[in-house]
Amino acid sequence: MKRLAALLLIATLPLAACGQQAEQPAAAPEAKPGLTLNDGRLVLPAVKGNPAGGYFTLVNGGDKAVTLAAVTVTGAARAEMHETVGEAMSPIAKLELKPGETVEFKPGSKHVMAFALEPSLAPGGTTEITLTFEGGDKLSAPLKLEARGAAAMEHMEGMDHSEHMN
Ligand SMILES: [Cu+2]
Repeated sequence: MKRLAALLLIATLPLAACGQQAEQPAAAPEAKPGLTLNDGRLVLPAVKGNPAGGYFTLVNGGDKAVTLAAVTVTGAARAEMHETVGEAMSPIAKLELKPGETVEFKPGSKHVMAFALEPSLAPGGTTEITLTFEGGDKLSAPLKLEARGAAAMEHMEGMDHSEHMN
């Protein structure tokens, strides 16, 4: 009896190993409990080659402060956090959210700037934003792709992003 069981086990091993490998997630970002990103949208530039603006609402519903350290946008070679103050704009290196705090990324305020966009990013589609927090936690959420509207145009027109282009 014991011998038969052992043989059966050996026979099923390669199958089990295959199944396991297939189910292994390919470095899926671990979502931090209590953190949510809502109303994500990426406003595409009117002129090809210009950066896109990323906007969303980030809620820290957890009981610990978190520090947002980096952003990436699928389909953009590079993404940065910026803050517009008056006419000027400066990069945000890190952004702390206290427990229960909500931060809005919106035109004329904090925003994400996405550079070197792939042509596949078109209005009506979606892409993904991934936020990386200090300590390595990540949060991914969809961004709706939008054409630049009149209101956004007015806001962006006065900005010079050339200093951010490498
Ligand atoms: Cu900017």
